[in-house]
Amino acid sequence: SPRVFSGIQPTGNLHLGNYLGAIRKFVELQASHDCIFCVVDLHALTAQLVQDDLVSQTRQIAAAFIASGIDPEKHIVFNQSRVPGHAELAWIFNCVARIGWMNRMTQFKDKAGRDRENASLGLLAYPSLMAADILLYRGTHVPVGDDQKQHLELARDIAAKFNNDFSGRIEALELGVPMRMGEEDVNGYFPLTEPLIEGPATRVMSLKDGSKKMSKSDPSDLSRINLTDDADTIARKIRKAKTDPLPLPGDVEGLAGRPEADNLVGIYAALKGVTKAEAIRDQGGRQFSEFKPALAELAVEVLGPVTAEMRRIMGDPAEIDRVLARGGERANEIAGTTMRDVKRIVGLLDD
Ligand code: AQP
Repeated sequence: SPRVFSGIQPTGNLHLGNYLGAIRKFVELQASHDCIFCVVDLHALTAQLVQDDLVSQTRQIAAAFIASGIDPEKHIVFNQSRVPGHAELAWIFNCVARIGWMNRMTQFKDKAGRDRENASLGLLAYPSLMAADILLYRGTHVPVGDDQKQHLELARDIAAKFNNDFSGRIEALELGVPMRMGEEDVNGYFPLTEPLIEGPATRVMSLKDGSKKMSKSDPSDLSRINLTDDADTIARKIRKAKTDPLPLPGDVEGLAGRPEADNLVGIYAALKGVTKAEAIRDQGGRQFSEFKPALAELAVEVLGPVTAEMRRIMGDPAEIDRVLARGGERANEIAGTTMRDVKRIVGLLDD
């Protein structure tokens, strides 16, 4: 049966890209799917090992989930490091995946920079842990921003190779489920996960540079809208956002070759819950001096209540910890079953 899994790293302030590209989608999917949402704290160690505020950042992401409307009673919300299966399955996947696959990942190349030999092994193996996160729950659908597409393809490659390498044992242990792999109908253990990357804001760009994605690690705070920004800050950042001198086009095709205008219209559309074409029908032809205040007002209207609710939830860290602990127990039950199966399939001695 379909199951949604997705995660967010506790590596700094959440921004509008994380919200529109991921969290908002999580909220929508709750109505139709069983969902597991994870604060992936083990992933955060790949970028920087020693972090004093990992605990508070972890609570902040959990608070953002709940404040945005995720229901931790109906669905599962927890932090990754509580469930040992993530690291265990990642190890198995490290032995399934090939070094060449990891070396090709654009995120690794970007984050490792020029001194690749000196990047952590964890940073290289990041996609293997991500595949484990999803497949530990045999997740079938993963809502993410566009930047994660390549990692999800790799998760499919890992699942396919595992299913293929162990097809005989999966068959003999009767642990397979019928699935389509390429041209063939096979009995596999892990599903081939589908990315859910849809809508007008799958890649929110920097407010200062329409060719760079909005990101937590951009040194300029003016490049992003943080979920913790107040109304005045949001309005100021939008007012200062880079644009070209032309008014908004009359149709959506007119956004081609205008990355900054395209980005702001995409943000407007996503906040309003409409398509870019509908947003242009509404705002087309206006000057940025008119459009920007309308966008700022909309952003404050949508984000304001989330920010306020996040603050309220952050006021009771013990309650957040209880939610994460309960979620962890529920996640661990599913994960435990998968790990027992996987150990049998791989041929490890277990009870
Ligand atoms: N700019 C973005 N537009 C749309 N979606 C985005 N996501 C991230 N940036 C954008 C999505 O947010 C989810 C959480 O991602 P993550 O925890 O892996 O964080 P990240 O991608 O490391 O976030 P940043 O801000 O981009 O951090 P740095 O600066 O470290 O690279 C994912 O679903 C992601 O697609």
